[in-house]
Amino acid sequence: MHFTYSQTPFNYAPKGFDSIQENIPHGKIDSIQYFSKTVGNKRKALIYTPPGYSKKNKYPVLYLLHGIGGDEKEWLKHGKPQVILDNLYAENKAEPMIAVLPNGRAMKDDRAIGNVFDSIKVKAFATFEKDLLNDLIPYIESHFPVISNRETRALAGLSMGGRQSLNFGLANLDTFAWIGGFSSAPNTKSPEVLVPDPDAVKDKLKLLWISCGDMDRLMLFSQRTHEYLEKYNIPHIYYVEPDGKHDFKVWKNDLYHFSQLLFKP
Ligand code: FER
Repeated sequence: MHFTYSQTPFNYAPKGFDSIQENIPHGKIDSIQYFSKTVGNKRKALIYTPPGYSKKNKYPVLYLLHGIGGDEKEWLKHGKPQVILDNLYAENKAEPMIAVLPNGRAMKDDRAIGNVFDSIKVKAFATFEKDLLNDLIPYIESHFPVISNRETRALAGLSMGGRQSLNFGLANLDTFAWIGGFSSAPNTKSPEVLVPDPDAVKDKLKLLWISCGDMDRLMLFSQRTHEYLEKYNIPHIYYVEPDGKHDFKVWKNDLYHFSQLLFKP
């Protein structure tokens, strides 16, 4: 891995990065349903295919995860990943990829209703590790033209989804080589548990991205991860957003920068 920055080399994304442009090619959003052996029923996800998408090509895949109060539509409603990616493609700034927006609350009723902090619902975010690895990824890889190996899979998410990305990604480096935790939640494993063997991860990671807004009360959980990674010389990007809160202004910018790094040699 060639990213070794421990402090931000980035500025906030340029004006208009998240505005729809009519005169450029657009990708497409579809809704899919896959059977989850983990949960025992069909589950929904959204999928963004890039402009010029063709079954004759093969694509890498970004799995992009939502927060504790969201569902598979959260990124689409508030983060506009399709607009951000369309705009990057128009400038040739990102590798063509498929983005999958799953529902990370792996339980029968996975809607974001009632008390989203309820322990049964929070537990379902941990159960999603099995759903992702054993149900969703196999579905995507058997229904879409994707390249199936660790170097063509990325896992990133915001807050609760950042916690999932770090916890699942770092425990499954045979499945994911590109990992991003945006404003990761308090139940992110402690760094010693996330990365018990620093040397074992160095060769496997293509990108490990840790970011948070400096005004976010969850900042500590990203900071402690960064400090541990730095101490053990594990290459990563640590991006602290000035005046950044716990919101989509931060996460859209994270996606803007993170996605440009993905799947590049
Ligand atoms: C918590 C605070 C925040 C927590 C989760 C979150 C499970 C997640 C926030 C989000 O996803 O936006 O104490 O514990």
